[in-house]
Amino acid sequence: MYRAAVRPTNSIAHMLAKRIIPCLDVRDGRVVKGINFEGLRDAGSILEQARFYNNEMADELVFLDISASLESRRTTLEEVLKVSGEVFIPLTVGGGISSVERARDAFLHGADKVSVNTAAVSEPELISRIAEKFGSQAVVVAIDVKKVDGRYIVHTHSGKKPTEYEAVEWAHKVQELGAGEILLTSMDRDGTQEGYDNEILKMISTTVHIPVIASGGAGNLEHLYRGFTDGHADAALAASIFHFRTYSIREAKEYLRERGITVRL
Ligand code: 0VR
Repeated sequence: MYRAAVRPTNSIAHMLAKRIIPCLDVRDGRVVKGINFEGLRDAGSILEQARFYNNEMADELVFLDISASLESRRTTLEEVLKVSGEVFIPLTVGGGISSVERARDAFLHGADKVSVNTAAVSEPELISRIAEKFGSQAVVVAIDVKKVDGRYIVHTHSGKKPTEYEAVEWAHKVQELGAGEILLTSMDRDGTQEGYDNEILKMISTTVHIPVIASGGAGNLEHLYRGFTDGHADAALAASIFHFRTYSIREAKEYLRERGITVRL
Protein backbone atom coordinates (compact mmCIF):
# COMPACT_ATOMS: atom_id res chain seq x y z
CA MET A 1 0.00 0.00 0.00
CA TYR A 2 1.20 3.52 -0.65
CA ARG A 3 2.17 5.76 2.20
CA ALA A 4 -0.59 8.32 1.69
CA ALA A 5 0.06 11.77 3.05
CA VAL A 6 -1.02 11.83 6.69
CA ARG A 7 -3.37 14.73 7.51
CA PRO A 8 -1.64 16.57 10.37
CA THR A 9 -3.36 17.29 13.67
CA ASN A 10 -5.13 20.60 14.01
CA SER A 11 -2.26 22.44 15.66
CA ILE A 12 0.24 21.42 12.96
CA ALA A 13 -2.35 21.96 10.22
CA HIS A 14 -2.79 25.49 11.51
CA MET A 15 0.92 26.11 11.06
CA LEU A 16 1.07 24.48 7.58
CA ALA A 17 0.99 27.31 5.07
CA LYS A 18 -2.03 27.42 2.77
CA ARG A 19 -1.04 27.51 -0.91
CA ILE A 20 -2.22 29.95 -3.61
CA ILE A 21 -2.09 28.27 -7.04
CA PRO A 22 -2.81 30.03 -10.35
CA CYS A 23 -4.09 27.66 -13.05
CA LEU A 24 -3.17 28.09 -16.72
CA ASP A 25 -5.91 26.46 -18.78
CA VAL A 26 -4.03 25.90 -22.01
CA ARG A 27 -5.30 25.32 -25.55
CA ASP A 28 -3.15 25.36 -28.69
CA GLY A 29 -0.24 27.07 -26.97
CA ARG A 30 -2.23 29.92 -25.36
CA VAL A 31 -3.75 30.47 -21.91
CA VAL A 32 -7.55 30.52 -22.21
CA LYS A 33 -10.35 31.14 -19.73
CA GLY A 34 -14.07 30.39 -19.94
CA ILE A 35 -17.14 30.12 -17.76
CA ASN A 36 -18.56 26.70 -16.81
CA PHE A 37 -15.91 25.25 -19.13
CA GLU A 38 -17.47 27.08 -22.12
CA GLY A 39 -16.80 30.23 -24.16
CA LEU A 40 -13.02 30.07 -23.88
CA ARG A 41 -11.29 33.39 -24.50
CA ASP A 42 -7.60 34.25 -24.76
CA ALA A 43 -5.91 34.95 -21.42
CA GLY A 44 -2.35 35.55 -22.56
CA SER A 45 0.95 33.85 -23.33
CA ILE A 46 1.87 30.75 -21.33
CA LEU A 47 5.48 31.85 -20.80
CA GLU A 48 4.56 35.40 -19.80
CA GLN A 49 1.89 34.25 -17.37
CA ALA A 50 4.19 31.58 -15.91
CA ARG A 51 7.04 34.08 -15.43
CA PHE A 52 4.62 36.57 -13.87
CA TYR A 53 3.32 34.05 -11.33
CA ASN A 54 6.80 32.82 -10.52
CA ASN A 55 7.89 36.37 -9.73
CA GLU A 56 4.61 37.13 -7.97
CA MET A 57 5.28 34.48 -5.30
CA ALA A 58 2.59 32.01 -6.34
CA ASP A 59 3.20 28.82 -4.37
CA GLU A 60 2.64 26.47 -7.31
CA LEU A 61 1.47 26.57 -10.89
CA VAL A 62 -0.97 24.27 -12.70
CA PHE A 63 -0.91 23.77 -16.47
CA LEU A 64 -4.13 22.21 -17.68
CA ASP A 65 -4.14 21.24 -21.35
CA ILE A 66 -7.86 21.33 -22.01
CA SER A 67 -7.71 20.45 -25.70
CA ALA A 68 -8.24 16.84 -26.61
CA SER A 69 -5.81 16.83 -29.49
CA LEU A 70 -2.47 15.04 -29.52
CA GLU A 71 -0.87 18.02 -31.24
CA SER A 72 -1.81 20.41 -28.43
CA ARG A 73 -0.38 17.98 -25.89
CA ARG A 74 2.98 18.09 -27.71
CA THR A 75 2.79 21.90 -27.75
CA THR A 76 2.05 21.99 -24.05
CA LEU A 77 4.99 19.71 -23.22
CA GLU A 78 7.27 21.95 -25.24
CA GLU A 79 5.87 24.94 -23.32
CA VAL A 80 6.35 23.14 -20.01
CA LEU A 81 9.98 22.48 -20.93
CA LYS A 82 10.51 26.16 -21.76
CA VAL A 83 8.78 27.30 -18.60
CA SER A 84 10.47 24.81 -16.27
CA GLY A 85 13.82 26.33 -17.28
CA GLU A 86 12.74 29.70 -15.85
CA VAL A 87 10.09 29.02 -13.23
CA PHE A 88 11.10 27.51 -9.90
CA ILE A 89 7.80 26.88 -8.18
CA PRO A 90 6.27 23.37 -8.37
CA LEU A 91 4.59 22.69 -11.72
CA THR A 92 1.60 20.38 -12.04
CA VAL A 93 0.76 19.31 -15.59
CA GLY A 94 -2.67 17.92 -16.49
CA GLY A 95 -4.66 17.13 -19.60
CA GLY A 96 -4.45 13.83 -21.45
CA ILE A 97 -2.27 12.06 -18.85
CA SER A 98 -3.57 8.58 -19.67
CA SER A 99 -0.59 6.27 -19.03
CA VAL A 100 2.61 5.93 -17.01
CA GLU A 101 4.50 6.81 -20.21
CA ARG A 102 2.56 10.08 -20.63
CA ALA A 103 3.21 10.88 -16.97
CA ARG A 104 6.93 10.16 -17.45
CA ASP A 105 6.87 12.44 -20.53
CA ALA A 106 5.50 15.28 -18.40
CA PHE A 107 8.13 14.75 -15.68
CA LEU A 108 10.91 14.62 -18.29
CA HIS A 109 9.68 17.98 -19.61
CA GLY A 110 9.90 19.55 -16.15
CA ALA A 111 6.61 18.79 -14.37
CA ASP A 112 6.88 18.07 -10.65
CA LYS A 113 3.40 16.56 -10.46
CA VAL A 114 0.86 15.27 -12.96
CA SER A 115 -2.88 15.74 -12.71
CA VAL A 116 -5.00 12.80 -13.88
CA ASN A 117 -8.73 13.16 -14.43
CA THR A 118 -10.56 11.28 -17.23
CA ALA A 119 -8.06 8.42 -17.45
CA ALA A 120 -8.27 7.83 -13.68
CA VAL A 121 -12.02 7.23 -13.92
CA SER A 122 -11.71 4.88 -16.89
CA GLU A 123 -8.68 3.07 -15.42
CA PRO A 124 -8.44 3.68 -11.64
CA GLU A 125 -5.34 1.44 -11.31
CA LEU A 126 -3.45 4.05 -13.35
CA ILE A 127 -3.31 6.19 -10.18
CA SER A 128 -1.54 3.39 -8.32
CA ARG A 129 0.86 2.69 -11.17
CA ILE A 130 1.96 6.29 -11.44
CA ALA A 131 2.20 6.59 -7.62
CA GLU A 132 4.25 3.38 -7.48
CA LYS A 133 6.67 4.65 -10.10
CA PHE A 134 6.98 8.32 -9.14
CA GLY A 135 5.59 8.56 -5.60
CA SER A 136 2.14 9.62 -4.37
CA GLN A 137 3.36 13.19 -3.94
CA ALA A 138 3.66 13.43 -7.76
CA VAL A 139 0.08 12.33 -8.45
CA VAL A 140 -2.80 14.81 -8.25
CA VAL A 141 -6.23 13.44 -9.12
CA ALA A 142 -8.46 16.14 -10.59
CA ILE A 143 -12.14 15.68 -9.84
CA ASP A 144 -14.58 17.84 -11.85
CA VAL A 145 -18.00 17.90 -10.18
CA LYS A 146 -21.38 19.19 -11.23
CA LYS A 147 -24.49 19.20 -9.01
CA VAL A 148 -27.16 17.05 -10.69
CA ASP A 149 -30.54 16.64 -8.90
CA GLY A 150 -28.89 17.62 -5.62
CA ARG A 151 -26.04 15.11 -5.99
CA TYR A 152 -22.41 15.99 -6.75
CA ILE A 153 -21.61 13.89 -9.80
CA VAL A 154 -18.07 13.39 -11.14
CA HIS A 155 -17.68 14.40 -14.79
CA THR A 156 -14.87 13.55 -17.26
CA HIS A 157 -13.81 14.59 -20.78
CA SER A 158 -13.50 18.30 -19.93
CA GLY A 159 -16.76 18.20 -18.04
CA LYS A 160 -18.76 16.75 -20.92
CA LYS A 161 -19.40 13.23 -19.61
CA PRO A 162 -21.20 12.40 -16.34
CA THR A 163 -19.94 9.26 -14.55
CA GLU A 164 -21.60 6.90 -12.12
CA TYR A 165 -19.47 8.27 -9.28
CA GLU A 166 -20.58 10.66 -6.57
CA ALA A 167 -17.73 13.04 -5.69
CA VAL A 168 -17.16 11.92 -2.06
CA GLU A 169 -17.14 8.23 -3.02
CA TRP A 170 -14.64 8.88 -5.83
CA ALA A 171 -12.42 11.04 -3.58
CA HIS A 172 -12.12 8.18 -1.07
CA LYS A 173 -11.37 5.70 -3.85
CA VAL A 174 -8.58 7.80 -5.37
CA GLN A 175 -7.05 8.24 -1.91
CA GLU A 176 -7.02 4.47 -1.44
CA LEU A 177 -5.45 4.04 -4.88
CA GLY A 178 -2.48 6.22 -3.90
CA ALA A 179 -3.35 9.78 -5.01
CA GLY A 180 -1.19 12.31 -3.16
CA GLU A 181 -3.59 15.23 -3.58
CA ILE A 182 -7.09 16.01 -4.90
CA LEU A 183 -7.83 18.98 -7.19
CA LEU A 184 -11.55 19.53 -6.75
CA THR A 185 -13.13 21.74 -9.45
CA SER A 186 -16.75 22.82 -9.32
CA MET A 187 -17.89 23.07 -12.93
CA ASP A 188 -20.99 24.96 -11.77
CA ARG A 189 -18.72 27.68 -10.33
CA ASP A 190 -15.88 27.63 -12.88
CA GLY A 191 -15.27 31.15 -14.19
CA THR A 192 -18.44 32.55 -12.53
CA GLN A 193 -16.50 34.40 -9.80
CA GLU A 194 -19.33 33.47 -7.38
CA GLY A 195 -17.00 31.69 -4.96
CA TYR A 196 -15.96 28.07 -4.42
CA ASP A 197 -18.60 25.39 -3.80
CA ASN A 198 -17.64 25.07 -0.14
CA GLU A 199 -20.32 22.45 0.52
CA ILE A 200 -18.68 19.70 -1.54
CA LEU A 201 -15.23 21.05 -0.67
CA LYS A 202 -15.91 20.56 3.06
CA MET A 203 -17.53 17.15 2.52
CA ILE A 204 -14.34 15.91 0.88
CA SER A 205 -11.67 17.89 2.79
CA THR A 206 -12.98 16.70 6.17
CA THR A 207 -13.17 13.04 5.23
CA VAL A 208 -9.90 12.40 3.35
CA HIS A 209 -6.41 12.74 4.84
CA ILE A 210 -4.66 13.93 1.68
CA PRO A 211 -4.55 17.63 0.73
CA VAL A 212 -7.49 19.09 -1.24
CA ILE A 213 -7.09 22.02 -3.65
CA ALA A 214 -10.19 24.23 -4.06
CA SER A 215 -10.90 25.15 -7.67
CA GLY A 216 -13.66 26.84 -9.64
CA GLY A 217 -15.38 30.15 -8.91
CA ALA A 218 -12.93 32.36 -6.98
CA GLY A 219 -14.07 35.94 -7.63
CA ASN A 220 -12.65 37.94 -4.72
CA LEU A 221 -10.29 37.60 -1.78
CA GLU A 222 -13.04 36.65 0.64
CA HIS A 223 -13.83 33.66 -1.58
CA LEU A 224 -10.25 32.44 -1.10
CA TYR A 225 -10.62 32.94 2.67
CA ARG A 226 -13.94 31.03 2.73
CA GLY A 227 -12.36 28.21 0.73
CA PHE A 228 -9.96 27.70 3.65
CA THR A 229 -12.36 28.36 6.54
CA ASP A 230 -15.72 27.00 5.31
CA GLY A 231 -14.32 24.62 2.69
CA HIS A 232 -11.37 23.37 4.80
CA ALA A 233 -9.19 23.40 1.67
CA ASP A 234 -5.40 23.07 1.89
CA ALA A 235 -4.83 25.21 -1.21
CA ALA A 236 -6.79 27.66 -3.35
CA LEU A 237 -6.54 27.48 -7.13
CA ALA A 238 -7.76 30.38 -9.25
CA ALA A 239 -7.59 31.45 -12.86
CA SER A 240 -9.93 34.36 -13.69
CA ILE A 241 -9.04 36.69 -10.80
CA PHE A 242 -5.31 36.33 -11.41
CA HIS A 243 -5.08 36.13 -15.23
CA PHE A 244 -7.09 39.32 -15.65
CA ARG A 245 -5.13 40.94 -12.79
CA THR A 246 -8.16 41.64 -10.61
CA TYR A 247 -5.92 40.82 -7.64
CA SER A 248 -2.21 40.12 -7.26
CA ILE A 249 -0.94 37.03 -5.45
CA ARG A 250 0.64 39.35 -2.87
CA GLU A 251 -2.71 41.10 -2.21
CA ALA A 252 -4.35 37.72 -1.78
CA LYS A 253 -1.70 36.51 0.68
CA GLU A 254 -1.70 39.75 2.68
CA TYR A 255 -5.51 39.64 2.90
CA LEU A 256 -5.38 36.04 4.14
CA ARG A 257 -2.56 36.64 6.62
CA GLU A 258 -4.45 39.60 8.14
CA ARG A 259 -7.29 37.15 8.81
CA GLY A 260 -5.12 34.56 10.49
CA ILE A 261 -4.45 32.21 7.58
CA THR A 262 -0.83 31.01 7.44
CA VAL A 263 0.66 31.81 4.03
CA ARG A 264 4.20 32.05 2.65
CA LEU A 265 4.96 35.73 2.12
P1 0VR B 1 -11.67 30.10 -12.12
O1 0VR B 1 -13.06 29.84 -11.68
O2 0VR B 1 -11.59 31.10 -13.26
O3 0VR B 1 -10.73 30.44 -11.00
O4 0VR B 1 -11.15 28.71 -12.82
C1 0VR B 1 -10.52 27.72 -12.04
C2 0VR B 1 -10.70 26.37 -12.72
O5 0VR B 1 -12.06 26.00 -12.79
C3 0VR B 1 -10.14 26.39 -14.14
O6 0VR B 1 -8.83 26.83 -14.08
C4 0VR B 1 -10.09 25.00 -14.79
O7 0VR B 1 -9.91 23.96 -13.85
C5 0VR B 1 -11.36 24.76 -15.54
N1 0VR B 1 -11.23 23.55 -16.30
C6 0VR B 1 -11.67 22.32 -18.32
C7 0VR B 1 -11.62 23.55 -17.64
C8 0VR B 1 -11.97 24.74 -18.26
C9 0VR B 1 -12.38 24.69 -19.59
C10 0VR B 1 -12.47 23.46 -20.26
C11 0VR B 1 -12.11 22.28 -19.63
C12 0VR B 1 -11.28 21.03 -17.66
O8 0VR B 1 -11.27 20.01 -18.36
O9 0VR B 1 -10.95 21.02 -16.46
